[in-house]
Amino acid sequence: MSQVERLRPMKYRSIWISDVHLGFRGCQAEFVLDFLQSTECRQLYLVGDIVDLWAMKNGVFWPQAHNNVVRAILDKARNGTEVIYVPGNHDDVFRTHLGSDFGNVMVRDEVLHTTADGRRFLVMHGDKFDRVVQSGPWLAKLGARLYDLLLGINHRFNAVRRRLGFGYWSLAAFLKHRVKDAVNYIGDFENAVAEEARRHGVDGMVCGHIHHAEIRDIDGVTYCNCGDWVESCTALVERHDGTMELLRWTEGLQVLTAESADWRQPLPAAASAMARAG
Ligand SMILES: [Mn+2]
Repeated sequence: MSQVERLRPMKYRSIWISDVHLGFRGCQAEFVLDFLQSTECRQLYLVGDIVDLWAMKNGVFWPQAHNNVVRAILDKARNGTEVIYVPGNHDDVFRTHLGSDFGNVMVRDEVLHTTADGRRFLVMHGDKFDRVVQSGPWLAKLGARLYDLLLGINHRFNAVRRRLGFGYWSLAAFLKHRVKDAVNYIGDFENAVAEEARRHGVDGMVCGHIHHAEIRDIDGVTYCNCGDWVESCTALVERHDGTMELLRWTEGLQVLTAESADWRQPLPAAASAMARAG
């Protein structure tokens, strides 16, 4: 039994998860379920795109594992966890229920969270910043790792071209412009979120939407993104002293720090689903 196993359930003050995309084939429901069953918290924030109703437009996909995730959340609510559901753009039908309480499940558009050490965080999904940030969120999924991959493919592609007597053709140069857009998109999104925090006079923001987990300071504002459960399988947690940290929950638990460089790599199983997620 590992050290982590012995510590289960791991107790946190608050937990935030977003972009689970239940109903979408790329959803890593087993990891979500394992995470929910291995942790306990006073408040569980569901920060949007928990159910992917867009994916279900092309036919309903709802395996038992996805049902188990819903049941695990409702079990927590029944057992005293305050569940705050902040709908996103893929589950925006729930926005018709904003302000409603279903037992211990509250549906809210934006909600203020105060940490144990007194910092105030505004929690929202984040799709409203798409109006501010020009490119679509699909670009955020590409980024530097795709660029590296394409550089490798292009190297082999050009070796073949050389043998056939063709000149060098730079796929990477062709795509560089777009990937630069993706990197800009993430940066622009994060800045727009930080700007919103300043407008509201809060210490920080918690959001999801761009499938890119992060905790960082942006000019005095703490920007937190809880990531997703399609590729990165990440959650944001608040410890009992108010410290926030990111967890990556796959085969084993990893606490994510700025030093753990490889945590943004997609899971092998999730890599093919990446391109299709929206
Ligand atoms: Mn979204």
